[in-house]
Amino acid sequence: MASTTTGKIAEFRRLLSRAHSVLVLTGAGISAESGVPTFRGAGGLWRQFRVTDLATPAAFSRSPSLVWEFYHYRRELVRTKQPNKAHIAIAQAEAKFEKQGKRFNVITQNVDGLHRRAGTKNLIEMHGNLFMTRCTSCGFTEENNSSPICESLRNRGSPAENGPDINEKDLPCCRKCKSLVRPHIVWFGEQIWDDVLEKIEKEIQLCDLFLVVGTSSVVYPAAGYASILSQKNIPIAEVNIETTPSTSIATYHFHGPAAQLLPQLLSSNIDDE
Ligand code: BV8
Ligand code: ZN
Repeated sequence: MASTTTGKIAEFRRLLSRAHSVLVLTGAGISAESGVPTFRGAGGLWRQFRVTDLATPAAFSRSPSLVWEFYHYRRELVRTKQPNKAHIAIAQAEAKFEKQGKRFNVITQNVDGLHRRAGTKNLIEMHGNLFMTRCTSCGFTEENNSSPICESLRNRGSPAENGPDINEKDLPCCRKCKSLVRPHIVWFGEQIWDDVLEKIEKEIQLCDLFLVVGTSSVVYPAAGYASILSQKNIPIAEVNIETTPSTSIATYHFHGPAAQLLPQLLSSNIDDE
């Protein structure tokens, strides 16, 4: 098995050295080794809720206090984490490709901001970001790194216990119109923003090598990109600690943790052959 993997890594690296437009898609698994819980693993639960119960417009209108506690908890958690070797390998490969005048783009489903902190520039955060808010009434959208995001959420959000509901007027509010703000994040049942979809569409058109890392390939539309590219005979490499619906259509499946495999797959002594 190992020799096959080494052989396959070498094969992938030859493809990488010849590629002119690499597209990477990442999911929660790439941040697992930074200590950010994934969605479908054990970490997918907060109090007795699954993420898919809380990351919806219905949950927010039913209880903005509960949903804000959940997002406040994740903001404060992510703040204490660092990008890992997988994020860094991707950022270094991008810099290398840019120097060679070639294209290297990253689409992430993650909202944790770790790719940006690792130095990735050409980044599409297709589901938004934990540190962006959007006003529920005037739509004003801004980056907000305050900790806590508002006084009423200080020391709230612990996965262990429920506190009393926070009054809506004490939840994060818009700097412009004082209305309730929400995380600028795409929830289940919400459309991905048109400008983001257009950017993704363009990158899929131009892509000549696709690397999909740490995603269960369950959530659409991201889960559909591998099959679109496979129908165009674009080589696909998957990095995951399990098999997924993308595995059967991938050219390569590198089985193992991203922080260990990505440096081997992308390390900087990639030279033209
Ligand atoms: C849409 C932000 C069109 C939230 C997220 C009803 C109405 C409308 C649409 C739907 C509907 N029912 C279903 C849908 C479609 C829905 C969907 O796909 N649902 C799934 C559950 C079936 N999609 C949507 O709703 C999307 N919008 O379709 O709009 C539309 C809209 C309205 C009307 C008509 C049409 C919007 C989807 C976006 C949801 N928001 N994130 C937040 O984060 O708070 S998605 C959420 O799941 C996360 O962003 C996450 O990234 C994403 C996917 O999960 P993964 O990243 O894959 O993470 P997961 O834990 O699942 O897997 C981790 C993987 O890593 C595993 O494979 C594991 O093995 C691996 N791993 C672990 N450790 C490592 C590792 N790999 C390598 N190394 C390691 N160390
Ligand atoms: Zn407003």
